Amino acid sequence: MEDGTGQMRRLLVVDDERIQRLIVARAVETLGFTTDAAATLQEAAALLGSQRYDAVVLDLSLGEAEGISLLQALRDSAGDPLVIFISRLDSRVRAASTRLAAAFGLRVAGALEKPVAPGTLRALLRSEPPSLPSRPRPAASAPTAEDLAGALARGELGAEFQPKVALPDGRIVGVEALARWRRADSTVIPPDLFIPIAEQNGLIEALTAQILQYALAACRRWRPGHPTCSVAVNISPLVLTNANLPEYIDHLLQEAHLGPGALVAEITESSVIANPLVAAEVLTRLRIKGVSLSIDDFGTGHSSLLTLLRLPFSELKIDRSFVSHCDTDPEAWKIVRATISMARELGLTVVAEGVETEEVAARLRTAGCDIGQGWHFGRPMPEDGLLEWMAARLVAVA
Ligand code: G
Ligand code: G
Ligand code: MN
Repeated sequence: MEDGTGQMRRLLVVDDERIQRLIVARAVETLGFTTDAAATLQEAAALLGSQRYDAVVLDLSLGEAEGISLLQALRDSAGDPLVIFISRLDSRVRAASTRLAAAFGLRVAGALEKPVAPGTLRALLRSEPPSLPSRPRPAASAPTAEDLAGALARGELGAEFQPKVALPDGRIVGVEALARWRRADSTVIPPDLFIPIAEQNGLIEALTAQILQYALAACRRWRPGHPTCSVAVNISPLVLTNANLPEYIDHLLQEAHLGPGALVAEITESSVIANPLVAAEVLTRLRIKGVSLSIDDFGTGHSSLLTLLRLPFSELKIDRSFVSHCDTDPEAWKIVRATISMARELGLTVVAEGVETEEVAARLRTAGCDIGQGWHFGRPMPEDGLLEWMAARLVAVA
């Protein structure tokens, strides 16, 4: 049989079980594949080096060897074959292997449980692998440290505000300030482009000071209408090495005529805290003063349980990578639910970030999560947009 272009298609099946090799070969016959079979890594590597394949079906466990040891050989092989994993291991191992192969730049159609169902295998071979998820990148290119220093001097840095909403009753409890750099030509540079530059060039303290001032000034303006709505500012761990931070924040709060309850400091452990002792002192003093402390992006590997126990956090924010798909991803949901219950046991306020739908909001509400943040409630907005959002919301909730 041919594929319509006049060529036979070739498939390689790599499996140490003879019966599985036969099942695969038989299953793909009707799709017009000729099948070669290998039982070991060595046989497979030899075939991949000498023959061009359109598809490779690869068992993850080859006796003592792991099928993914072939990823490099697959990448180097001619013909950019479509890869399908098969395995008796659980779905998490299969999913991790699929991601790994995609990260290697291979075309992966998916991973099937053994014994392989012939119809499912054929369906995968007919499918085109999903294109790799690419993060939409803003057109703006990374600025230089000089650009950023100039922007700080000219006061070009401000923030947008995203609502944090009480899940039980929909009331706004706070707002997160997200740094924005608006250039003179009114292009806006997002923080993931300039925060790292600030951190690497000794500009993060000046930047944080500017965002704190901007955020507290805005908070001062909405406070009369929303006396309990706080503002959360992201604080880089690098800033926590400055023992004067608590006094400085005190000074800013007084300047803005705000009490310490108006401010939440969101800490991401994006980098190793250089001086953990000073950081612990700074955080403890802030907390004693009455500033709330939030552990940001919880669950992404930077923030550990040990940090949570050692430092006086009052709030935990579950990272959006768990939250946004927790209605359709059972594993993510288990993590979200367990994290909510752990945070409650520890007496922490729990915030779920990345809430994009009402389905997710409803689940979180049922699980006892206190606060939600995400596109479902409101996108990050400039101050005037936030005030309009608050006004509309007040009518809706009342
Ligand atoms: O605003 P998003 O919209 O793109 O923010 C991206 C990331 O930048 C977030 O992880 C957020 O924590 C971080 N970020 C935003 N504003 C600030 C800030 O003022 N200081 C620090 N250190 N990080 C910030
Ligand atoms: O890491 P931190 O929580 O500080 O960053 C907040 C980031 O999350 C910002 O980049 C913000 O634009 C983004 N964000 C806010 N709400 C949502 C949402 O509902 N979905 C997604 N995908 N991103 C969101
Ligand atoms: Mn944050």
